[in-house]
Amino acid sequence: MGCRSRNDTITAICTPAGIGAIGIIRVSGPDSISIVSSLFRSCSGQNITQKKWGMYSGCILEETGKIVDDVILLVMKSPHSYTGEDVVEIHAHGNMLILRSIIELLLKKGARIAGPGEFTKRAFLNGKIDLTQAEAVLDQIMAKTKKSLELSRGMLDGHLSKKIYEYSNHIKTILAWIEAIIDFPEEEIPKELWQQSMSQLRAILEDMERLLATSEKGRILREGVVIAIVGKPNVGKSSLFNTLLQENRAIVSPYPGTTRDHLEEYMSLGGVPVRLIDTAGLRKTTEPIEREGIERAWKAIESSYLILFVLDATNIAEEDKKLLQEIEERVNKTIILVVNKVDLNANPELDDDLISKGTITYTSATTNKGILEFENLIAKTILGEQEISEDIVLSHEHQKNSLERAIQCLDNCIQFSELTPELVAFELREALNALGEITGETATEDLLDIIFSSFCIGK
Ligand SMILES: Nc1nc2c(ncn2[C@@H]2O[C@H](COP(=O)(O)OP(=O)(O)OP(=O)(O)O)[C@@H](O)[C@H]2O)c(=O)[nH]1
Ligand SMILES: [Mg+2]
Repeated sequence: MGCRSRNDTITAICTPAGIGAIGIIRVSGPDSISIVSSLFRSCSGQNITQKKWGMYSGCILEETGKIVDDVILLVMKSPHSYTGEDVVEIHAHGNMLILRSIIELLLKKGARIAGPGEFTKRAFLNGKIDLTQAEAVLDQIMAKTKKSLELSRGMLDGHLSKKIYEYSNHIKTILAWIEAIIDFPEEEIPKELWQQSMSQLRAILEDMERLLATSEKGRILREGVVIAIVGKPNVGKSSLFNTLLQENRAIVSPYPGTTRDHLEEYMSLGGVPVRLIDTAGLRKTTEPIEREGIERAWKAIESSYLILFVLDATNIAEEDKKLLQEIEERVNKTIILVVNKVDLNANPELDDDLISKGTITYTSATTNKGILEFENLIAKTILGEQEISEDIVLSHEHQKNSLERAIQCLDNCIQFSELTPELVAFELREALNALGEITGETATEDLLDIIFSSFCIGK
């Protein structure tokens, strides 16, 4: 995308490809109203260029006068639109052939196809929203669970940027004082005032560290995690997979080695978006298809965030320990030991060696005993004990990196008490710069391109 030029007019289909009752095309830029006006015939003969805001029904015509489709137009003049520019939304019938024909006509009249996220990028560049809000727009669209949706809603409402502006304003006040000291070097620096400023910086730093601590949970809630169900054959992995999904998805049978190719499904566990993988039972085998399945199971183990290691309560054996040992040797992942089939044996014996390998939970995929506790344990293991109740969470990697840099700068000021006022001022300016990358004020064109290129076209 790379261009900051906002003098041209962009267009894109905003609704998903496929069949729908309506399909929406957005046009934004200085010529949007005149371009659409030249293709549009209003039912009532109204001119769409007149009013600041309006809704018009009519049709889009080819140059020959042939009707392409009946449409409704939403016209929003700058700055009262999503992008802050003149915007026209064309609501046509949701057929891609119709929508593409309209796009072709718009291109002929001088519009160009928008890049990924370009409408939102323009909204940001025109000061309608800051960078955290622009990113929240994408998060809103992509959110897979209610919890992730709540978090992105908070960010869209500006909660994160408000917090960052609070930090910046605080730092700016201290910086102004330090700059005054630099301007009048002959005056002696009052010791208490200096200490007061440093303790204010310490308070900001501690608050920043609390915010930074939310970044892992924020990332998990936004991106989700991979969870692999593994263990010996026949212990009930596929049965637990089906129970968690509440769907008869995987084949279950009394014959060991039932699952070959691994299966995966998306679900929400305690508000966390999860990709759950059922794998082939791990054992030594010469059978080529089963061996391939076991290879894939190991790949699932490697790519997972959390491993659910299933044991059969009626048959806990040395083999389970050996497998756990092998998993530990190959990967360093959190493991939950799921002792399944407790309906057949309510008091299975576990030796200390096994107990030490992970948190233990007891289930029956047949009677559903312990399933709720099992689900809660998974959520707690991923998110930690504390529920995320606060709506201010860092969820993007670059936000985390910038905040870490700002923290480092403040830490330098506090740690090195012998720093000259000039060096403290330098660190504070660096901290402000890093914080500005989160809200977008100091974000470079490269960073903006990376952020907006992950958007879909039309947003
Ligand atoms: N009684 C009882 N039987 C269970 C339970 N969970 C699974 N089973 C039975 O155990 C057998 C194996 O279950 P699966 O879910 O296919 O086991 P698996 O671990 O996926 O087996 P593989 O795919 O062969 O590795 C089936 O007959 C299930 O009905 C349980 O909690 N209680
Ligand atoms: Mg199975």
